[in-house]
Amino acid sequence: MTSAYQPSMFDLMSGPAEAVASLTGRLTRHRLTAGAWVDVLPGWLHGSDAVFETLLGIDWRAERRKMYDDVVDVPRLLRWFGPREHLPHPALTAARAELNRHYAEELGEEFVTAGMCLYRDGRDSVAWHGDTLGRSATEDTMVAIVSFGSPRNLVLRPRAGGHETLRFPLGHGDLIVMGGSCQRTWEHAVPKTAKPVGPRVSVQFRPAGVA
Ligand SMILES: O=C(O)CCC(=O)C(=O)O
Repeated sequence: MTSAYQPSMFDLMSGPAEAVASLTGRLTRHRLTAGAWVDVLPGWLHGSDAVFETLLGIDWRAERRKMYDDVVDVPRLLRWFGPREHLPHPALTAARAELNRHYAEELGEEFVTAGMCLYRDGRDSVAWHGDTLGRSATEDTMVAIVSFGSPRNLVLRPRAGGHETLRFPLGHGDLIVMGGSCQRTWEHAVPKTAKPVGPRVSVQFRPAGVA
């Protein structure tokens, strides 16, 4: 058996207009320690096949990073869309609009940037980290992730230790939102896997100044 992504019958029949359903009353909130939380909604986006096909064709960039005395390949491809850039598929613009509608009061500002990662296969990954390069180092915020393609696990653990690692399997069209103090009190990762997985694209919506 392979866990590679397979187009669904529903997705073959639906168009961008039906892609984004209301989030009201549909999210499950997992309250973590230290004021962190995670909201989850499997299968949020319909029409994800078309979005995924589009995302596979964007101008992905390979990066290299300094690690100790070496410079190594980042094990995934990257693309970042700034606040004024058009997103590559209308369903992503609609998804961001619905996230902004739903979280307006709780977040108090808008999701404006979209970071994207392409995990080509199970050898690609992201190591344990929190998104603490910006305001999220000191302020509560939210990072909303929509996942496309092959399922991969997003795992979370508290920086303070003393808690089991939590595992959230993310499949095609699934939404996960990390909120509260999550970026500074917990860490997340997408581990490598030896399973025969196909490509996965992660789209991360963030407010300005959160990275
Ligand atoms: O692939 C994901 O969903 C997570 C990506 C991530 O943690 C990051 O880019 O900071």
